[in-house]
Amino acid sequence: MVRFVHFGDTHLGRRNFKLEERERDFEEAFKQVIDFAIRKKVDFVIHSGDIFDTGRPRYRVVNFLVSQLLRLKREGIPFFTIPGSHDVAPDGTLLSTLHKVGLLKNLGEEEYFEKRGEEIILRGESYKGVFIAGIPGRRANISKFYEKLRPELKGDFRILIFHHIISDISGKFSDIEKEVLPRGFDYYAGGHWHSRFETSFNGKPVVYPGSTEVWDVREVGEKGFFYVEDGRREWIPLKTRKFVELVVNCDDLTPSEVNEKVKEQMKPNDGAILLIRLKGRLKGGSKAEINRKGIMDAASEKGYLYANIYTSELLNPEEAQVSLENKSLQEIEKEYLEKKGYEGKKLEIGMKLIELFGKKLTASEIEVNKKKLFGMLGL
Ligand SMILES: [Mn+2]
Repeated sequence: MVRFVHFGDTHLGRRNFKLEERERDFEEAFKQVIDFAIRKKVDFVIHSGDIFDTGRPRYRVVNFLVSQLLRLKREGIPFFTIPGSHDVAPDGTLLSTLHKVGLLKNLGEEEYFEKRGEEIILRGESYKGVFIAGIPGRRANISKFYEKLRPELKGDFRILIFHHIISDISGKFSDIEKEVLPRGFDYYAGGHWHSRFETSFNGKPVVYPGSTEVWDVREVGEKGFFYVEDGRREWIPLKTRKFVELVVNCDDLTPSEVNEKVKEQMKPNDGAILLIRLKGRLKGGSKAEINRKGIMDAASEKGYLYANIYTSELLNPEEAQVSLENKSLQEIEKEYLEKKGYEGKKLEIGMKLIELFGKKLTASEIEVNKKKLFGMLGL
């Protein structure tokens, strides 16, 4: 009876809103999975890529991971993984180092791939009668790469770890068609998609646990991982930071009235992140006069860890209603950049730059945008 845990996209080192607490949150989620694996005494752990948020994680992030891998090692529980798109730097991945010192098995190492003419023999590891192979989250010609793979299938249960989005999930973001997956596996452990997704291929499960914490506010939702016992799969939810959305209609309000209304509608909380979306059209003054610091201080007093205020749906008194056209233009720009191969952070930066080009900005808006861009660039 084989028992294992499958998680992924842990993005250690990630912060939202530059909050140190958020970095701890990502670690806490990772630790919960390791705690579970040890408590359940599983045979092994599978991670489907993006252990780290960047290819050059800071030392304290590396130290955290190493201490968790050591906990597993002491219990005799191996950790199988592949490098996700975020784990790779221009000159390689830290996972190779961790593989060499025996803290994990990086199934994306070259030793697991052998070119034989046009074909690539895909080797893996055999452990307790289970065959585990992996495909690193590389991008270039990825479908062709999949088609060339000839897995060296062994054992009575076979697992493939991969880090690409199949078209069943999203046509827009897909990397591969499900049909290019190599046949003969009993469990396809997917990564890269940050929400839970489950389907099948040839009658075998193709599953994505999603990220273990909220990488971006657009993916707020339940986070968790899979526990598999004798082929039976169970979803285990994680305790993660709560996000609360507050939508405030600001029609016919002045900026100072907006402040009062937001504070009124803010319910007390215990540590959540508050996302405030201001909507409608102001009666007087302008968006720039809204006292953001006042709102953020109020949120802090009510017990929130942080409040982020979105004003893109808020109109100044004389501003033309352009939302529909404006939105579709943004979508066109986004699609264009995606077609050119931009994704993730690069896409975000590209969108931001397009947004700022030719715009008349006040000194404080320039400062805010400068900070945002520097944050995106990691400066
Ligand atoms: Mn990811």
